[in-house]
Amino acid sequence: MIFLILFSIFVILASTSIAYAEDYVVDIPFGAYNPELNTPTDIWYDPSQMFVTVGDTITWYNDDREGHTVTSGQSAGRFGWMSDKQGKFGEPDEIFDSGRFMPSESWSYKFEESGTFSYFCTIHPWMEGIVNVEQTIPDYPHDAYGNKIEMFPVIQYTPDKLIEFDITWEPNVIKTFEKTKFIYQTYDGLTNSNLDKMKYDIIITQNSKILFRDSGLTQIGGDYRNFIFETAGPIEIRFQNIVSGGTSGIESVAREVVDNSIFRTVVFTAMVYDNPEKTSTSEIVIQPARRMDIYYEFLVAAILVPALMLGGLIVYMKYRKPKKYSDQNKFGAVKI
Ligand SMILES: [Cu+2]
Repeated sequence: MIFLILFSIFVILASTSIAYAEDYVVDIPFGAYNPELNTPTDIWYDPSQMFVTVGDTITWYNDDREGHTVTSGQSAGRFGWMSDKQGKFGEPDEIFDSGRFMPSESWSYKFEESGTFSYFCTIHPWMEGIVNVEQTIPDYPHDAYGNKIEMFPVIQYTPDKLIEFDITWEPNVIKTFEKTKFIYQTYDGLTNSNLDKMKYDIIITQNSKILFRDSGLTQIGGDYRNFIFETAGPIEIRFQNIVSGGTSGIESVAREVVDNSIFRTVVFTAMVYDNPEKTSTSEIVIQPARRMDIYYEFLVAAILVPALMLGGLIVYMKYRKPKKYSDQNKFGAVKI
Protein backbone atom coordinates (compact mmCIF):
# COMPACT_ATOMS: atom_id res chain seq x y z
CA MET A 1 0.00 0.00 0.00
CA ILE A 2 2.74 2.41 0.99
CA PHE A 3 4.47 1.44 -2.19
CA LEU A 4 1.36 2.36 -4.17
CA ILE A 5 0.92 5.69 -2.42
CA LEU A 6 4.55 6.64 -2.88
CA PHE A 7 4.44 5.58 -6.46
CA SER A 8 1.27 7.61 -7.17
CA ILE A 9 2.78 10.70 -5.58
CA PHE A 10 5.81 10.12 -7.67
CA VAL A 11 3.82 9.74 -10.89
CA ILE A 12 1.87 12.92 -10.11
CA LEU A 13 5.11 14.80 -9.49
CA ALA A 14 6.53 13.39 -12.70
CA SER A 15 3.57 14.39 -14.83
CA THR A 16 3.30 17.89 -13.42
CA SER A 17 6.97 18.66 -13.77
CA ILE A 18 6.80 17.91 -17.49
CA ALA A 19 4.29 20.70 -17.89
CA TYR A 20 6.74 23.35 -16.70
CA ALA A 21 8.68 25.42 -19.17
CA GLU A 22 12.28 24.35 -19.53
CA ASP A 23 15.46 26.39 -19.67
CA TYR A 24 18.16 25.51 -22.14
CA VAL A 25 21.69 26.69 -22.69
CA VAL A 26 23.53 27.23 -25.97
CA ASP A 27 27.24 27.93 -25.77
CA ILE A 28 29.14 30.20 -28.10
CA PRO A 29 32.51 28.45 -27.92
CA PHE A 30 35.94 30.01 -27.99
CA GLY A 31 37.07 30.51 -31.58
CA ALA A 32 33.67 31.35 -32.96
CA TYR A 33 34.95 34.78 -33.97
CA ASN A 34 37.36 33.32 -36.50
CA PRO A 35 36.18 31.09 -39.37
CA GLU A 36 39.80 30.11 -40.05
CA LEU A 37 40.52 29.14 -36.48
CA ASN A 38 37.27 27.20 -36.30
CA THR A 39 36.01 25.48 -33.26
CA PRO A 40 36.85 21.83 -32.66
CA THR A 41 33.65 20.68 -34.36
CA ASP A 42 32.96 23.58 -36.74
CA ILE A 43 30.09 24.56 -34.46
CA TRP A 44 29.67 28.20 -33.57
CA TYR A 45 26.58 27.83 -31.53
CA ASP A 46 26.71 24.65 -29.46
CA PRO A 47 24.43 22.77 -29.91
CA SER A 48 23.74 24.29 -33.30
CA GLN A 49 20.25 22.76 -33.45
CA MET A 50 17.85 22.91 -30.51
CA PHE A 51 14.49 21.21 -30.03
CA VAL A 52 12.28 22.97 -27.51
CA THR A 53 8.60 23.48 -26.83
CA VAL A 54 6.59 26.69 -26.73
CA GLY A 55 7.26 28.57 -23.50
CA ASP A 56 10.83 27.34 -23.17
CA THR A 57 13.73 29.74 -22.78
CA ILE A 58 17.16 29.46 -24.36
CA THR A 59 20.15 31.31 -22.94
CA TRP A 60 23.17 31.86 -25.15
CA TYR A 61 26.48 32.24 -23.30
CA ASN A 62 29.38 33.96 -24.96
CA ASP A 63 32.50 31.94 -24.13
CA ASP A 64 34.44 33.51 -26.99
CA ARG A 65 36.86 36.43 -26.93
CA GLU A 66 34.71 38.72 -29.09
CA GLY A 67 31.16 40.06 -29.01
CA HIS A 68 28.43 38.18 -30.91
CA THR A 69 24.78 38.42 -31.74
CA VAL A 70 21.94 35.93 -31.86
CA THR A 71 19.80 37.27 -34.70
CA SER A 72 16.92 35.42 -36.30
CA GLY A 73 16.98 35.12 -40.07
CA GLN A 74 19.10 33.66 -42.81
CA SER A 75 22.84 33.94 -42.57
CA ALA A 76 25.01 34.46 -45.63
CA GLY A 77 26.66 31.14 -44.90
CA ARG A 78 30.24 30.28 -44.18
CA PHE A 79 31.56 31.72 -47.47
CA GLY A 80 28.63 33.87 -48.55
CA TRP A 81 29.96 36.83 -46.57
CA MET A 82 33.00 37.00 -48.86
CA SER A 83 30.85 37.65 -51.94
CA ASP A 84 29.84 41.11 -53.13
CA LYS A 85 26.12 40.54 -53.16
CA GLN A 86 23.68 42.58 -51.14
CA GLY A 87 22.85 41.45 -47.66
CA LYS A 88 26.08 39.48 -47.60
CA PHE A 89 26.08 39.41 -43.83
CA GLY A 90 22.68 37.74 -43.79
CA GLU A 91 19.04 38.71 -43.75
CA PRO A 92 17.56 39.30 -40.29
CA ASP A 93 13.83 38.57 -40.17
CA GLU A 94 13.26 40.63 -37.01
CA ILE A 95 11.72 37.86 -34.95
CA PHE A 96 14.48 38.12 -32.36
CA ASP A 97 17.78 39.91 -32.11
CA SER A 98 20.09 39.95 -29.12
CA GLY A 99 22.23 42.82 -30.30
CA ARG A 100 25.91 42.43 -29.55
CA PHE A 101 26.79 40.80 -26.25
CA MET A 102 30.35 40.58 -25.03
CA PRO A 103 32.57 37.73 -23.76
CA SER A 104 31.16 36.06 -20.62
CA GLU A 105 27.86 37.80 -21.14
CA SER A 106 24.67 35.99 -22.03
CA TRP A 107 21.35 36.64 -23.72
CA SER A 108 18.05 34.83 -23.19
CA TYR A 109 14.99 34.46 -25.35
CA LYS A 110 11.66 32.84 -24.55
CA PHE A 111 10.00 31.07 -27.48
CA GLU A 112 6.26 31.82 -27.43
CA GLU A 113 5.40 30.42 -30.84
CA SER A 114 6.02 27.15 -32.59
CA GLY A 115 8.08 26.94 -35.74
CA THR A 116 11.62 26.58 -37.04
CA PHE A 117 13.84 29.56 -36.41
CA SER A 118 17.25 29.90 -38.01
CA TYR A 119 19.56 32.50 -36.59
CA PHE A 120 23.06 33.84 -37.10
CA CYS A 121 25.58 36.37 -35.88
CA THR A 122 25.45 39.69 -37.74
CA ILE A 123 29.12 40.29 -36.99
CA HIS A 124 30.37 36.84 -37.96
CA PRO A 125 27.92 35.53 -40.58
CA TRP A 126 29.44 32.07 -40.68
CA MET A 127 27.93 31.52 -37.27
CA GLU A 128 24.60 29.74 -37.78
CA GLY A 129 22.13 27.98 -35.54
CA ILE A 130 18.59 26.70 -35.65
CA VAL A 131 15.81 26.32 -33.08
CA ASN A 132 12.84 24.00 -33.57
CA VAL A 133 9.97 25.04 -31.34
CA GLU A 134 7.25 22.45 -30.94
CA GLN A 135 3.71 23.19 -29.96
CA THR A 136 3.12 22.43 -26.31
CA ILE A 137 1.02 19.36 -25.76
CA PRO A 138 -1.53 20.07 -23.04
CA ASP A 139 -2.61 17.22 -20.81
CA TYR A 140 -6.26 17.81 -21.71
CA PRO A 141 -7.99 17.76 -25.10
CA HIS A 142 -9.18 20.76 -27.09
CA ASP A 143 -11.73 21.19 -29.83
CA ALA A 144 -10.85 22.73 -33.19
CA TYR A 145 -11.54 26.24 -31.88
CA GLY A 146 -9.08 25.99 -29.01
CA ASN A 147 -11.70 25.36 -26.32
CA LYS A 148 -10.79 22.88 -23.65
CA ILE A 149 -12.90 19.75 -23.74
CA GLU A 150 -13.93 19.41 -20.13
CA MET A 151 -15.67 16.08 -20.27
CA PHE A 152 -16.00 12.92 -22.25
CA PRO A 153 -18.08 11.81 -24.00
CA VAL A 154 -18.67 14.86 -26.17
CA ILE A 155 -22.37 14.96 -27.00
CA GLN A 156 -24.06 16.24 -30.16
CA TYR A 157 -27.62 16.02 -31.37
CA THR A 158 -28.83 15.96 -34.92
CA PRO A 159 -30.47 19.29 -35.84
CA ASP A 160 -33.91 17.76 -35.24
CA LYS A 161 -32.74 16.64 -31.76
CA LEU A 162 -33.96 13.12 -32.45
CA ILE A 163 -30.62 11.36 -32.44
CA GLU A 164 -27.86 11.82 -29.90
CA PHE A 165 -24.26 10.96 -30.81
CA ASP A 166 -21.73 10.57 -28.00
CA ILE A 167 -18.05 10.38 -28.84
CA THR A 168 -14.88 9.67 -26.86
CA TRP A 169 -11.38 9.24 -28.16
CA GLU A 170 -8.41 7.44 -26.68
CA PRO A 171 -5.95 8.69 -25.82
CA ASN A 172 -7.85 11.88 -24.99
CA VAL A 173 -5.03 14.05 -26.29
CA ILE A 174 -4.61 13.27 -29.99
CA LYS A 175 -1.01 13.25 -31.18
CA THR A 176 0.46 12.72 -34.62
CA PHE A 177 1.79 9.24 -35.48
CA GLU A 178 -0.06 7.68 -32.59
CA LYS A 179 -3.15 5.52 -32.95
CA THR A 180 -6.33 7.29 -31.85
CA LYS A 181 -9.46 5.27 -31.22
CA PHE A 182 -12.77 7.09 -31.74
CA ILE A 183 -15.55 5.41 -29.78
CA TYR A 184 -19.12 6.54 -30.32
CA GLN A 185 -22.62 5.62 -29.27
CA THR A 186 -26.03 6.58 -30.58
CA TYR A 187 -29.11 7.26 -28.51
CA ASP A 188 -32.70 8.10 -29.12
CA GLY A 189 -32.78 11.84 -28.50
CA LEU A 190 -36.09 11.71 -26.66
CA THR A 191 -36.04 8.46 -24.72
CA ASN A 192 -32.28 8.20 -24.22
CA SER A 193 -32.39 4.53 -25.24
CA ASN A 194 -29.48 3.07 -27.19
CA LEU A 195 -30.08 3.13 -30.91
CA ASP A 196 -28.91 -0.13 -32.38
CA LYS A 197 -28.42 -0.82 -36.10
CA MET A 198 -27.93 2.84 -36.94
CA LYS A 199 -26.31 3.37 -40.33
CA TYR A 200 -23.94 6.27 -40.83
CA ASP A 201 -20.95 7.56 -42.75
CA ILE A 202 -17.97 8.71 -40.70
CA ILE A 203 -15.74 11.31 -42.33
CA ILE A 204 -12.61 12.78 -40.75
CA THR A 205 -11.43 16.05 -42.28
CA GLN A 206 -8.34 18.15 -41.68
CA ASN A 207 -7.56 21.43 -43.48
CA SER A 208 -10.62 20.80 -45.66
CA LYS A 209 -9.07 17.54 -46.85
CA ILE A 210 -10.88 14.27 -46.25
CA LEU A 211 -8.46 11.95 -44.45
CA PHE A 212 -10.82 9.13 -43.69
CA ARG A 213 -14.19 8.00 -44.91
CA ASP A 214 -16.08 4.89 -43.94
CA SER A 215 -19.62 3.64 -43.54
CA GLY A 216 -20.81 1.74 -40.53
CA LEU A 217 -23.62 0.18 -38.62
CA THR A 218 -23.82 0.61 -34.86
CA GLN A 219 -23.80 -2.69 -33.02
CA ILE A 220 -25.10 -2.67 -29.45
CA GLY A 221 -25.70 1.04 -29.94
CA GLY A 222 -22.11 1.99 -30.72
CA ASP A 223 -18.99 1.47 -32.76
CA TYR A 224 -15.38 2.64 -33.05
CA ARG A 225 -12.73 3.54 -35.62
CA ASN A 226 -8.96 3.80 -35.31
CA PHE A 227 -7.00 6.48 -37.07
CA ILE A 228 -3.44 7.79 -37.14
CA PHE A 229 -2.91 11.47 -37.95
CA GLU A 230 0.23 12.65 -39.70
CA THR A 231 -0.33 16.38 -39.36
CA ALA A 232 -1.07 18.53 -36.34
CA GLY A 233 -4.01 20.91 -36.39
CA PRO A 234 -7.77 21.04 -36.05
CA ILE A 235 -9.86 18.13 -37.30
CA GLU A 236 -13.53 17.52 -37.89
CA ILE A 237 -15.25 14.18 -37.24
CA ARG A 238 -18.49 14.17 -39.13
CA PHE A 239 -21.24 11.58 -39.02
CA GLN A 240 -23.63 11.96 -41.89
CA ASN A 241 -26.32 10.05 -43.76
CA ILE A 242 -27.45 8.81 -40.37
CA VAL A 243 -30.25 6.35 -40.98
CA SER A 244 -32.00 4.21 -38.43
CA GLY A 245 -32.08 0.51 -39.19
CA GLY A 246 -35.36 0.32 -37.35
CA THR A 247 -34.79 -3.10 -35.88
CA SER A 248 -34.02 -2.32 -32.27
CA GLY A 249 -37.64 -2.54 -31.17
CA ILE A 250 -37.60 0.81 -29.38
CA GLU A 251 -41.09 2.21 -29.64
CA SER A 252 -41.48 5.94 -29.41
CA VAL A 253 -42.64 8.92 -31.38
CA ALA A 254 -39.03 9.88 -31.95
CA ARG A 255 -38.36 6.49 -33.38
CA GLU A 256 -41.00 6.85 -36.05
CA VAL A 257 -39.70 10.22 -37.11
CA VAL A 258 -36.15 8.86 -37.10
CA ASP A 259 -37.20 6.10 -39.47
CA ASN A 260 -38.71 8.60 -41.87
CA SER A 261 -35.70 10.84 -41.95
CA ILE A 262 -32.92 9.93 -44.35
CA PHE A 263 -30.12 12.43 -43.94
CA ARG A 264 -28.80 13.63 -40.64
CA THR A 265 -25.44 15.00 -39.63
CA VAL A 266 -23.52 15.59 -36.42
CA VAL A 267 -20.11 17.22 -36.35
CA PHE A 268 -17.43 16.97 -33.68
CA THR A 269 -14.13 18.81 -33.73
CA ALA A 270 -10.81 18.15 -32.03
CA MET A 271 -7.19 19.24 -32.05
CA VAL A 272 -4.28 17.07 -33.15
CA TYR A 273 -0.95 17.91 -31.56
CA ASP A 274 2.58 17.45 -32.84
CA ASN A 275 4.04 14.36 -31.26
CA PRO A 276 7.40 15.16 -29.70
CA GLU A 277 8.38 11.48 -29.63
CA LYS A 278 7.46 10.35 -33.13
CA THR A 279 8.00 11.82 -36.57
CA SER A 280 7.26 10.49 -40.01
CA THR A 281 10.77 10.70 -41.37
CA SER A 282 13.64 9.62 -39.17
CA GLU A 283 13.90 9.35 -35.44
CA ILE A 284 15.11 12.77 -34.40
CA VAL A 285 16.87 13.06 -31.07
CA ILE A 286 14.54 15.48 -29.37
CA GLN A 287 16.51 16.08 -26.22
CA PRO A 288 19.20 18.66 -26.77
CA ALA A 289 22.72 18.13 -25.55
CA ARG A 290 22.33 20.39 -22.54
CA ARG A 291 19.46 20.72 -20.19
CA MET A 292 19.24 22.07 -16.71
CA ASP A 293 20.60 19.86 -13.93
CA ILE A 294 17.17 19.38 -12.36
CA TYR A 295 16.17 17.29 -15.31
CA TYR A 296 18.97 14.78 -14.79
CA GLU A 297 18.32 14.56 -11.08
CA PHE A 298 14.75 13.93 -11.88
CA LEU A 299 15.60 11.15 -14.34
CA VAL A 300 17.84 9.48 -11.76
CA ALA A 301 14.99 9.62 -9.25
CA ALA A 302 12.56 8.30 -11.85
CA ILE A 303 14.66 5.16 -12.25
CA LEU A 304 16.06 4.76 -8.74
CA VAL A 305 12.98 5.25 -6.62
CA PRO A 306 10.78 2.61 -8.29
CA ALA A 307 13.80 0.28 -8.57
CA LEU A 308 14.47 0.54 -4.82
CA MET A 309 10.80 0.00 -4.08
CA LEU A 310 10.69 -3.07 -6.29
CA GLY A 311 13.88 -4.36 -4.65
CA GLY A 312 12.33 -3.91 -1.24
CA LEU A 313 9.24 -5.74 -2.34
CA ILE A 314 11.26 -8.68 -3.69
CA VAL A 315 13.27 -8.93 -0.44
CA TYR A 316 10.04 -8.79 1.53
CA MET A 317 8.46 -11.56 -0.55
CA LYS A 318 11.52 -13.75 -0.23
CA TYR A 319 12.00 -13.52 3.54
CA ARG A 320 8.49 -13.27 4.84
CA LYS A 321 7.07 -16.26 6.70
CA PRO A 322 5.68 -18.96 4.43
CA LYS A 323 1.92 -18.97 4.51
CA LYS A 324 -0.05 -21.80 5.99
CA TYR A 325 -1.14 -24.59 3.73
CA SER A 326 -4.79 -23.64 4.10
CA ASP A 327 -4.05 -20.20 2.66
CA GLN A 328 -2.16 -21.60 -0.27
CA ASN A 329 -4.96 -24.01 -0.95
CA LYS A 330 -7.12 -21.14 -2.07
CA PHE A 331 -4.95 -20.48 -5.08
CA GLY A 332 -2.66 -23.43 -5.56
CA ALA A 333 -4.62 -26.59 -5.02
CA VAL A 334 -7.35 -27.93 -7.26
CA LYS A 335 -10.68 -28.45 -5.58
CA ILE A 336 -12.21 -31.80 -6.20
CU1 LIG B 1 29.73 36.63 -33.83
